[in-house]
Amino acid sequence: MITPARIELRELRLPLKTPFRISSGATDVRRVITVQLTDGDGTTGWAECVAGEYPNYSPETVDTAWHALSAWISPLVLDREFADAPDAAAALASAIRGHRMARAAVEMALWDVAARRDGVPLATALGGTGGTVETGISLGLQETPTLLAELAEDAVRAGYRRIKVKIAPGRDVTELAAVRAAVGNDFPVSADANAAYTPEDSQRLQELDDFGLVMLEQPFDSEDLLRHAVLQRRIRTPLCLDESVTSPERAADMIALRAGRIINIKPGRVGGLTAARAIHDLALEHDVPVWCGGMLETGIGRAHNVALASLPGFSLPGDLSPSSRYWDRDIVSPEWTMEEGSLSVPVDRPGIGVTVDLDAVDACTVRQETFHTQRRGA
Ligand code: OSB
Ligand code: MG
Repeated sequence: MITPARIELRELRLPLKTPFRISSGATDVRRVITVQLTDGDGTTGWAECVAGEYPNYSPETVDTAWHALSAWISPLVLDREFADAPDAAAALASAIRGHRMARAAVEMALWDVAARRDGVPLATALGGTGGTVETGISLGLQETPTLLAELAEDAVRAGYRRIKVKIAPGRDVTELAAVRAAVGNDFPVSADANAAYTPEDSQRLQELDDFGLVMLEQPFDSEDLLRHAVLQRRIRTPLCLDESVTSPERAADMIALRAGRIINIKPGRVGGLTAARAIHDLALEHDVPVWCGGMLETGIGRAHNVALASLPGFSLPGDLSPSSRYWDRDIVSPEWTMEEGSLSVPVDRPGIGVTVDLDAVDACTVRQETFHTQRRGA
């Protein structure tokens, strides 16, 4: 049983080393919500919410997530007893439509609580393994193709196993040609459009076949499953869906419609680790490769993602950059480091496997709210 007794929400402001730009907008300071959830027995777990500052990736934002967490999710969780984290995920899903990133933050904290209480690493609790997970880099839109090519070369030199390039209409062919010239034809390169294209751009997207990309991620709107299916019939490059896959059901739709051949799994986008694992299981059953995406997480979110990425179906490198790619100082210890293009899955201690550095967290906290159970005797 898990009986959540206390939930502490914080909003942190963490400046990125360099601004990160996708087709629909840029981030320079991450506003990150953290959840610290304490069970009635005193066990504490951590998670972070991946909602962005502005609703350009998903309808959710830091402010909608904060509202959902404080007004609905925390009160709901604090009034219940759960067999385990999946039980809590089901309760949250049946009571609250949407708000998946907000729900995921509490659900993932509950996974950490349960793993710590059971004395097992989170990776083990999820059915994963130790060892290492391969890392790819996600390169945001740059001022010039030359600068992008330089960053791509740096990434290869640093050991990353795959380079993902953000693209947008009119910022695609020249950019990918520059990257190919810099890293050669054999290095794994993918492109991520973050839904910036429409079916009228299909001819242009077909031209991207020439770059031998390992995948083209989310060219069309998140709700355009059928249009992705039509495009996939026209192009050789495997489509990977990110924004479109908001649940295991949507993943099943993608597979049935052949709207894509690869899935980017982000636990925050789908309501938590329970749904993320279900998508993984489904994909494995259908021979659909998956990889773990990123949302400019701190070391807390990275820990959850690394544990998830240790499941056997994660056969492609994830957006699992080490702490130093984004932060001058991460808020966990040890920080995440990359060796030979991989991160180690922590299996030497229970839960997420890193310690949250409370001094570092305090130093960047801009709001904080704590909720306690109403249960009598608790
Ligand atoms: O589409 O994967 C995406 C960052 C913000 C919003 C959407 C995306 C991204 C990334 C970052 O690509 C990947 C990372 O965290 O390293
Ligand atoms: Mg993406």
